[in-house]
Amino acid sequence: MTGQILTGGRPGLFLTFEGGEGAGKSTQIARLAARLRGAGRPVVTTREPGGSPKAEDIRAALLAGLAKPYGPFAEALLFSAARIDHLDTLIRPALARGETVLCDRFSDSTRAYQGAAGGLEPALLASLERVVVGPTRPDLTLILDLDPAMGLARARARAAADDAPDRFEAEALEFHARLRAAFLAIAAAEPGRCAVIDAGAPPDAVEAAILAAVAARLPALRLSEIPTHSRAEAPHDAA
Ligand code: T5A
Repeated sequence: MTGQILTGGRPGLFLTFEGGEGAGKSTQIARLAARLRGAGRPVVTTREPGGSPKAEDIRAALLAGLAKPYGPFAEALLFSAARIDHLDTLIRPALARGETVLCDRFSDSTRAYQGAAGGLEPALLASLERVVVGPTRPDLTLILDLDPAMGLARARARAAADDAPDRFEAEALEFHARLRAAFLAIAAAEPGRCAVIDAGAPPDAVEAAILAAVAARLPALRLSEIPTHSRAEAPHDAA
């Protein structure tokens, strides 16, 4: 299928998964990737912040809270610096090869976390996004929508007992409620790109909703032609 899809002027397809903490993005990316790979489709799974060695270094600093004292604009610049390297070294080359890229968070997370929840002006972030992302916008963004208390509880249940919450998990519930509203507002503003998925359902039901959305929005991926097969919980390739 390499070179055959040509959506958005590039051979590959770019899908992003967004939502609050513990919404199930990694779980569902692994399931979709396994389904596509099982049918012999070339897939890259990746994440933000991170996804390339330099961006992973920036991720470690951001999630440790090292940039927090400098404020949300400094954090947005660091997320952007990581994104530039990730786009240049992993995402754009994979799309140019005709691969399907599944990315756990992308620029909508900057809009929601540093913008709506962090207080940065949308116009400022839109300018930054234009410079950083340019034409490499997602073909489809799946917004996993979940009550933030439930998402944080999932994330904490998964963490080891002695793991402290990271920089953003540690924010108050009110911050996470603003995030949820921000993601829903992005979906409402860009319905052609975004599909909202009820992430409060059991994993199989969430997967079914995602498969339906992907099949409907990206017919070029020919997802409905792929038979159901056993799943693998694959970690992010580049993480
Ligand atoms: N950030 C990121 C910014 O502030 N600005 C930016 O520009 C960017 C790109 C990244 C942090 O950086 C911030 C946002 C984040 O705070 P992270 O560790 O990558 O940090 O955080 P998350 O992306 O939120 O990752 P999580 O792993 O916490 O969430 P996921 O991937 O959404 O959830 P997942 O799949 O790992 O599932 C969590 C737990 O729930 C279970 C899973 O088994 C797992 O135990 N689960 C379910 N349980 C019940 N029902 C379901 N349907 C379930 N689905 C999964």
